[in-house]
Amino acid sequence: MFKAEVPSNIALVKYWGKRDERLQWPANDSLSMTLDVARTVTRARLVDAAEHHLDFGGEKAERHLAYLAAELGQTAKLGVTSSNTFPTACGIASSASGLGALTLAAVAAWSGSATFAELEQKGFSRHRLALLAGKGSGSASRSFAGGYVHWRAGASAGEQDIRQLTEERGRFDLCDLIVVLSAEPKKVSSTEAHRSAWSSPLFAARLAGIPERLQAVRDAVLAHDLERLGPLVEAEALEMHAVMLTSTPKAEYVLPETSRFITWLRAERRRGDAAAFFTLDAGPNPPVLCRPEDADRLQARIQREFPTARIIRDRTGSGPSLAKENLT
Ligand code: 2P0
Repeated sequence: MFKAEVPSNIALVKYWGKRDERLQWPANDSLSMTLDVARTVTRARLVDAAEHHLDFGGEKAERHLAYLAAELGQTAKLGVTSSNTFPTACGIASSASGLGALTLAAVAAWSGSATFAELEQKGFSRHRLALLAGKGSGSASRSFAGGYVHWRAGASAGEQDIRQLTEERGRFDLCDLIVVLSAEPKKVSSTEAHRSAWSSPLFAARLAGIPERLQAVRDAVLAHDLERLGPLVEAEALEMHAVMLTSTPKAEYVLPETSRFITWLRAERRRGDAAAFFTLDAGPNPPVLCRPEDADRLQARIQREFPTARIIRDRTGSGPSLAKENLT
């Protein structure tokens, strides 16, 4: 039995829109922070059966396993079980960790690899695993390293590159407080919304501005400068939502409560009380980035102002892990 644990990640520069959906080639570079607590744990083993057996639903997972088998020429069937360490529909990208863990567990089981070193020897570098996972869900490709990860779109789908930012100056540890304002499942899937991004009149301008913003975000991360990073991350999240709202069909993810939260957080900041900055994914629940030493106080303040919100605390993580377990 091979046990893969893959964390989710939060994008600081977003992946939004695809140049080629079949090839999962993104419209732009993105850059994310790997999370720690929010993970998917997936176990896989070879089984004598006519079909794969997954204990979790999801057409995306079924399709991805079929893709991996075909791509890697594997005919052995797998028994797969999976669980998340976080509630679904809470605003944490479960497809990033889920498709990532499925990829890692399946490749480990097929190749009989219990460690990343063994996988590498068999031709499965982390980079290759990240690209394979990205075929299932684009954001999963950024979950194969810890710290901060830059996914370069490249000049063609085959030239995509996924790399950890250097950590030679020590890791920039941040807290991520995910403020769950609504746990309603989203009405428009992100795969559908990616597709309509091109119809937004704002999209071309967004793509033109990405290289400059990406460079600035990269520099701020490498300088461990939250005050410089925060405004860039907020502008990026709002820009992505402006594209979503002006696409046809539109994808409207923010709620009135999300806007109230943003206004409140900015007022707190103006008072000088919190070095804390929001981002948003394809949903209404803002993740808030702050320094670890400020997290307790900030969480208490958010909870007081938004008493019905559930707050999930995460932080910068170290990336995936793999182990072999004996069947009992
Ligand atoms: C991201 N998101 O960069 C962006 C920001 C959501 C908002 O990637 O179609 O589930 O499976 O490749 O990865 C969500 O999209 O889309 C996403 P698919 P995915 O994290």
